[in-house]
Amino acid sequence: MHLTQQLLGATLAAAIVAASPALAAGSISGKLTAKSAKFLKNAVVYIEKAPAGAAPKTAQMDQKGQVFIPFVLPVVKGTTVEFLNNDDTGHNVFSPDGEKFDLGVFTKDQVRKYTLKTEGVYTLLCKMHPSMIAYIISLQNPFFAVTKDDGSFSIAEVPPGEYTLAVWHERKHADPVKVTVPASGAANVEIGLH
Ligand SMILES: [Cu+2]
Repeated sequence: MHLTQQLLGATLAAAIVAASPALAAGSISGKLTAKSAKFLKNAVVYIEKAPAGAAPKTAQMDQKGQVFIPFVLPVVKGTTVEFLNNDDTGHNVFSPDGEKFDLGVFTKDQVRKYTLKTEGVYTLLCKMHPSMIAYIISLQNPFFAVTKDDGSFSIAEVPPGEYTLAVWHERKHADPVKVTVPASGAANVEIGLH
């Protein structure tokens, strides 16, 4: 190759890099399907493995009316979850999953914190109220969404690339699907629960 061709090639490559948006990102939109509509909400749709992205360092799990709120909380591993108590009664929070933790009993307006050390599902329970249950889904990256009542979801600001999209659901399963995220615009997927 002549030197001039090499130079031209290098110049072209530099021009292409310069023309690319600094933060090219697409999105993933879609919905779950299921035999019964009652299963469509509160599923977590997430990319199994992706480049690290910006994620909040903290998240909150409330307890109000003897219910954990939200029912399912997806976070990135390493996130510190602040557990609140907005009831007049004391609550306990413990998880038999992952490295296991027990935050003891705490009362109204107190906050207990726990930093999630591993990826995976942490079931949250309260020793004082057996009906209380919620889930923290500790993930590798911040590209996740919780499905709405109709099963729809949207994951924004995803770096372009090919990924595997997986679903966590309290009672149902879904086969992971491949998805190609464009540099801009949305990839659309439909995932069946079974
Ligand atoms: Cu409780």
